[in-house]
Amino acid sequence: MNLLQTLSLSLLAALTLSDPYLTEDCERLRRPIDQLSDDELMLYVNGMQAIRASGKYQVLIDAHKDHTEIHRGSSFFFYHSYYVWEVETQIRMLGGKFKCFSLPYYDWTIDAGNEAEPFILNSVFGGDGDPDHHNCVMTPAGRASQNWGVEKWAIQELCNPQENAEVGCCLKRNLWAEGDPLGDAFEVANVLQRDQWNQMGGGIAFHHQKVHWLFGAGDDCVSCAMATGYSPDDPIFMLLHSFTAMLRATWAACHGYDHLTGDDLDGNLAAYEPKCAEGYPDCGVIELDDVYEFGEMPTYKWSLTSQMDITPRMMWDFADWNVRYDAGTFQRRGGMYDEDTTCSPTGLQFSRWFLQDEEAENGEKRQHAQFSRVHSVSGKEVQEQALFESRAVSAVPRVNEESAWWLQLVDRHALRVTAVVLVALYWSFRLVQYLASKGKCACRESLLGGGAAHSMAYGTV
Ligand SMILES: [Cu+2]
Repeated sequence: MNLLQTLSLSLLAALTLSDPYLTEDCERLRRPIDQLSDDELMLYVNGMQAIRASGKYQVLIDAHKDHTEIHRGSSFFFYHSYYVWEVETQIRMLGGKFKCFSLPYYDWTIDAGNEAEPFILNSVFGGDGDPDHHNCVMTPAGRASQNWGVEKWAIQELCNPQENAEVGCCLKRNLWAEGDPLGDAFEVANVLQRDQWNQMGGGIAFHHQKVHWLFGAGDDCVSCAMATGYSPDDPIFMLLHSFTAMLRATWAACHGYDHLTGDDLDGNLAAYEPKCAEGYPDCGVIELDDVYEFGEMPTYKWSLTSQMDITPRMMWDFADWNVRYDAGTFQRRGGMYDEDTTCSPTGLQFSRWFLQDEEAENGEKRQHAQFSRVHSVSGKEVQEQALFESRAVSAVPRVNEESAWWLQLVDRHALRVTAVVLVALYWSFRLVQYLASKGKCACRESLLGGGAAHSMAYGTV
């Protein structure tokens, strides 16, 4: 086989390769629930109902219940990031209006100080539980919930004695208005100003825990999903963890760690330090390349976990998962742009993990923006490079969606386009050779030379 044939075959092989799992038509742009319309929020509600009806969601719930030890270790953030991504993916796979679905987030700081009547319980996510009816969730107005009743959201666990798990049990909540108040934007932003992973992680994990407590009477309501390992049974759970991931992104942007990729993390303990919480030697996967366990999930083909191992390192970089966040109002309400903070304002403003202000203003929110990656940034350099790099990022010209569809197509399918062109060229060449050998081409000698035409005739090219 000569060089041309080898080249041709390898290009054909490239053509038949499937797209990487992240080749998607639309970015995952996660936005705060308080800035979304009911119609937009209902995409999540209906999507969740559909993946529960298909049985997929139960697989996720069971997996989460099987590995509660992870909550006591440093990789708690990454593990839950995967669950959020998996749910988002399964909802997208419903197709149609769900195709570009992005999982919103619950910025609980908007409910700080308003624990008795939180915004989220006055929404499509159902209200408080009915104390006279086993804490089953009602509508905000106190009626039977359409969205979260047993017909559309039948839970298989946490049943009361009158319920039958096979028929389905109701979602239960017990609002703990007099309990530990939620962290407000200022308190949470203060935690994010700590520049060491573990100091930030512990603080945010604690604040996130208060949200679980709010809906489960602390830990006292043993059948309230949010107070148990079955917390994903409550639709608030994924919204909460989408926000915890957003807080990690904010922290990274504040300190310049968002310039790092997963490969840059080794030995960079400020950005990630594998560690169990004090007093808990068993805290599941924490090392960067250890493989997460997901119960039975990897036995289901629909889950990416059936095709590849998921590790903490892989979950570091939101860009690797096609995810960006709309920062909403949290960063500004938390005073993160104030002069006396340790955050880099430009770092926050131009983070590659966040929607850029001008995109939002231009109504280009759902558009892809390809930012070049910045590799190998260590220690002090991060702070010094932050300003320069964030300016460079902001200077990347953004293409208009309509005028540049072909650019995006070429970008996404660059390898394929190149392969098609080269293979077409090769076969045109062969055709000309063939015609020449049959004497049908007057240009025989000048184009191919006698040798090539001869080889063609004898099938040796
Ligand atoms: Cu959890």
